[in-house]
Amino acid sequence: MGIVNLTPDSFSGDGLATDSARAIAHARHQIETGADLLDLGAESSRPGAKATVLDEELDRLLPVLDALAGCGVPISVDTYKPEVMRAAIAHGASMINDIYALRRPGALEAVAGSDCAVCLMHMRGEPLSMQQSPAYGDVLAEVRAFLGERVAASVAGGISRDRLVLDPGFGFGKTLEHNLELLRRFGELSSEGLPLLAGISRKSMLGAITGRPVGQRLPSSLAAALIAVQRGARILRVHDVAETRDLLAVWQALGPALRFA
Ligand code: 9MG
Repeated sequence: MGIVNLTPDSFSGDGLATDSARAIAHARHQIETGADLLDLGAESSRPGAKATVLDEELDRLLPVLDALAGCGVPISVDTYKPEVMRAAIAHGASMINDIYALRRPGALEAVAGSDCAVCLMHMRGEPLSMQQSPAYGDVLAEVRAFLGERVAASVAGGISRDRLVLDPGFGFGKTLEHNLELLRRFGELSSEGLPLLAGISRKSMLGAITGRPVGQRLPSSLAAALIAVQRGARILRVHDVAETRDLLAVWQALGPALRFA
């Protein structure tokens, strides 16, 4: 899943908000270099981010979504607003990536009537304040219970299980130790039997480990991606598609018997 950031304040410095032509070119580049899926996001969810007003989010998103119609890969839209979900689906989105896991009023209903896939992500708190002393008794158990509850709510609301993807939400209301525990035990999150998505690319947890600024986190992003696929991630949400493709090619060359050894 190649990230296409349509915000002015992306943590990774790749925000393309003011220039749809550049955003479309970047999206096409992500596809040419091997993305199977794109994730378009027009509101920042980095720690400390303030909410974006609805019209601004739609103005950033829809021209890019329209330009990518027929681009050959499915498009995911990263939003928690039901109005944006409905518009995105009407404009051809195949997946809604919701950092609130359809908890906002009207979100579940906005996708239930479509055949769109949904990524249900775990987040403790909200972006503005989520990194202020996050605390868990057992982070893995709590994230897993949350995701299980969101699967049940989605299914009860009319979204079949085969449309769902689960994500522990690295960096969303978690300390470095919480993130590491989730990565170590990533495979245990799939008790629901649903595909898992890992989004670790360039995140601050990698900066905390390596001491590197965001522009120098490619090697650590690749290391984290490899650990996640070895533990069962089916979708990697990444900035650096070509490099992640190479990583996957090496891993896949091992053959099925050794891939998870
Ligand atoms: C929007 N966004 C930023 N980080 C993310 C992550 O780790 N997972 C998902 N699903 N979305 C994310």
